[in-house]
Amino acid sequence: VDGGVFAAVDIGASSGRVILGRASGSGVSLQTVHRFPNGVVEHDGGLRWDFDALFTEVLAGLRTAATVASAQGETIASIGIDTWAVDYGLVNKAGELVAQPFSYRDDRSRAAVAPVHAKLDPSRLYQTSGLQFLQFNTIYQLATERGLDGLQALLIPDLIAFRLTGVRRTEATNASTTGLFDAVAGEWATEFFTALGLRKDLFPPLIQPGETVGTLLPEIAAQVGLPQVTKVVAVGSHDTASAVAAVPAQGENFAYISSGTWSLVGLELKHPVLTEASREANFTNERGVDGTTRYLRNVGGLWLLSECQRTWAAEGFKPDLTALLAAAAALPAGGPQINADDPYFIAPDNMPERIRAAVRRTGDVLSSDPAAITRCIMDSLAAGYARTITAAERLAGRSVDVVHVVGGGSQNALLCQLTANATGRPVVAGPVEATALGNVLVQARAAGAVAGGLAELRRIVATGTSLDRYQPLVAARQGCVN
Ligand code: ADP
Ligand code: LRH
Repeated sequence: VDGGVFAAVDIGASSGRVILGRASGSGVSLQTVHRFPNGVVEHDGGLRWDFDALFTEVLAGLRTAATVASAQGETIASIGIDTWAVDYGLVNKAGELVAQPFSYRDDRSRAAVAPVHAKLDPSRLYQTSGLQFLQFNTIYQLATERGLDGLQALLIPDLIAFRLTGVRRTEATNASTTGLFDAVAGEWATEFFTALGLRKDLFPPLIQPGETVGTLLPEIAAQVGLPQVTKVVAVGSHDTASAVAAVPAQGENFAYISSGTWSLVGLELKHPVLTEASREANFTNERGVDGTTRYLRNVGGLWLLSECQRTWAAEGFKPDLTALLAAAAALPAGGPQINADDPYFIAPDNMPERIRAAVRRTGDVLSSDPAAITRCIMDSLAAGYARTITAAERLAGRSVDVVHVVGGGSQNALLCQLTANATGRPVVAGPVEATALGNVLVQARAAGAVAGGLAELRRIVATGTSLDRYQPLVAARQGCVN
C-alpha cells in the first residue's frame, strides 16, 4: 500500500502536541512539530480549561505541520483530533463558545450526583451505559448547567473539529464517556435524555472513527496554510481509545495500562460486561475503535506525582524527574500505600500533604521526603493496577498473559518494574506516543494507506517500535527486594 502523511492533534490533561504521522502497511513514524503545556486554570469561579489558548496552539501546530510537510514535498491528507474525555464546551446558535469549558476536576458536579441518581438509579444507568461511576462523568456535569436553551454541548475534540470545519458532530468513542450513551446499541441512550429533561439534540449527531467530519473552513485554511479541501477525519477522539488501538499486543490475552495523568487499566473485549458485579467493581465499558469495548477502570495516575512536583517546585525544590525516580527506586519495598483511586485526590493543590494525611488514616506514617512520597505513589499505583487486572480477568472471564504499558508513564522504569512485580506478569512498555499513533493509523486506514483491523494496526505499531520489557521479580512480590 502507498503511504500517506497525516496530522494528529493530541491533547492530554498535562500537554498537547501536533504531530506529522507517516503510515503505510510497512510501518508508521511520528514527527512532533509542536508541543505545548496544558493544565486546569482557576477562571470565572471554577476550574476550567483555557480552550481559546489551546485552539491557538492547535492552529500554530497545524501551520508548522503544513510548512514542514510542504518543505518535504508532502501533502497532509487529513487531520485527526483526540483529547481527554468527559468535558465539553457549550456553543450557541452562532457557534460561539459561551464560556471556557469546565474541567472534570472542578468540584461542582459532586452535588449533582444524588439528584441524577434520584431520577435514574445507578443500576439502571449501568445496565445501559456500562459506564463506571466517576463524579465528573458528563451526565453529572450537565446536571449542574442552567439555561441550556439554544445551546449545544460539544466534547472537547468535537469542539476543535467544529472550529476547524464548521461541522458539529459527536465522535462515538468519546460519547461513550458521557453516561448518556448505550454501550450495546452504540447510540445515544435517548431515554436518559428524557428522564433528565435534556434536549435530544443537546449533542450533535454521532460520527464513527474513520468517517469524515468535514473540510477546513476557508479562513482556517488560509490561517494554517493548508488547502481548503484538507479533511478533518474522526479518530478515536477519546485519547484512551486511540491509545488502546495502538497497544502493540498480539492476540487477546493482554491487559493494557494507558499511563499518563490517569492510568486506564483494563482489557479489550468484543462485548460489554454489564453485570451488577461489574458495576460494583466500577469497571467501565467505553467504546473502542471498530466497535470494541474498552473494559477498564480509571486508576489514579501520574497526576499524583505531577501535582507533588508542582507543590515542591512552589516551595523551591525542583528535582529532576529521573533523579527523583532513582531515589524512590533505592528505597526498600513494603512501604506505606494509599488508595490511588480515592476521589480525595481529584482536586489540585498540596498533594504531598494530602498523600501523607491519607497514609496517616491507614495508621501508617509517611515522611515528607520527596523520594519517600514518590515511592509511596509508585507502590500504590502498582498495587492498584494488580488489583484491577485481577478483577478484570474475573469479571470478563479472560486471562492475562502480558501487561502493556503505553503513554508518558511507560518511560517510568520504576513503575513498570513494580507493576511486573505486583501483577506477576511480564510488562512490555511503550510506545510513549501510543495515542498519536492510534490517531494517525485510523486516519491512514480511512485514506486507504493501511488496511485491516486492529490486529493489523497493532502489528504496524510493533514494527519498528523499540519496546522495554520487565520480568516480575518473585522475591519482590514477597516484599524482600525492590
Ligand atoms: P497526559 O496525556 O495525561 O497529559 P502523558 O501520557 O503525556 O499524559 O504522560 C505524562 C506523564 O508521563 C508525566 O506526568 C510523567 O510522570 C511521565 N513522564 C514523562 N516523561 C517521563 C520520563 N522521561 N520518565 C518517566 N516518566 C515520564
Ligand atoms: C485520559 C482520560 C481518561 C478519562 C479522563 C477524564 O486522558 O481521557 O480516559 O477518564 O481523561
